[in-house]
Amino acid sequence: MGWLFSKPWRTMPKNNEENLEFVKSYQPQNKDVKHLRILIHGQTGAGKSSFINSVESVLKGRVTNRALTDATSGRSFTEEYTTYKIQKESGNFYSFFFNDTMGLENDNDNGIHVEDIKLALKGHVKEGYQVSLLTDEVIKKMRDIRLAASKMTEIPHLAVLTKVDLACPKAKQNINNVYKSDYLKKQVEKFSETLGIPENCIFLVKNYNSEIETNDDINVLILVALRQMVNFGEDFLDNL
Ligand SMILES: Nc1nc2c(ncn2[C@@H]2O[C@H](COP(=O)(O)OP(=O)(O)O)[C@@H](O)[C@H]2O)c(=O)[nH]1
Ligand SMILES: [Mg+2]
Repeated sequence: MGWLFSKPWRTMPKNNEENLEFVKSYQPQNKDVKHLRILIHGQTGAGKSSFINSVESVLKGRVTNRALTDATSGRSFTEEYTTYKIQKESGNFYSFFFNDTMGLENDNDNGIHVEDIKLALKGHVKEGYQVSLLTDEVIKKMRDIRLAASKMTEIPHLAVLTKVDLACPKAKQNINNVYKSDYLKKQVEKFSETLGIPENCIFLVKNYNSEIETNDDINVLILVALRQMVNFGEDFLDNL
């Protein structure tokens, strides 16, 4: 499907050292704040839990599987709002936490309510809080959440498009083709238009779902996204 640009339409760093060093050593400048909280929301099966695992895998240099992923059914394994902290070798935690949420479903029985995500954005959701149910359509919900987030003192919002290997055969063939893919570029443009998120806030990622070892080519995609999440969080704290 599609074709490849001869040069990447988005430049990736030549190696991962600088980004890795950056996220590993990151601490909020604002001394009143101990950590950033990154809330992950999206459709069930989108790869949210896998993304958190993938970040942990990059940081630990080996594939981990702590945030439970669900390969067997459409239902979300993440039925609660759960905080993931990643431990450093020193025993301390990285200064960014992830909050994994249940998916935004369009049927009545599954999924997190948009209002619950709004509460989470305001910091009112306790960990292990059971989320309630919902109706509407997923895209509309994502849009609602985005609007709510931007109204709330400019909480930054990024989007991660996962499963690039399934979306684009050329990316599956060679993961270095991701940011050369015409098809994936179009997906980013489409997503940007639908959700009103700038293209440079949308990242393409392949999660560690089948690999048993980490590798630089997958790491680079995850690290570029993670670094920007941390940057945006830091900018947000600067403006408080
Ligand atoms: N091929 C591929 N599969 C993925 C990727 N990310 C997640 N998956 C698979 O998609 C399924 C759902 O992922 P999960 O993380 O549980 O989704 P969640 O419901 O959003 O938390 C699992 O079977 C994962 O192994 C990816 O980047 N590529
Ligand atoms: Mg999950």
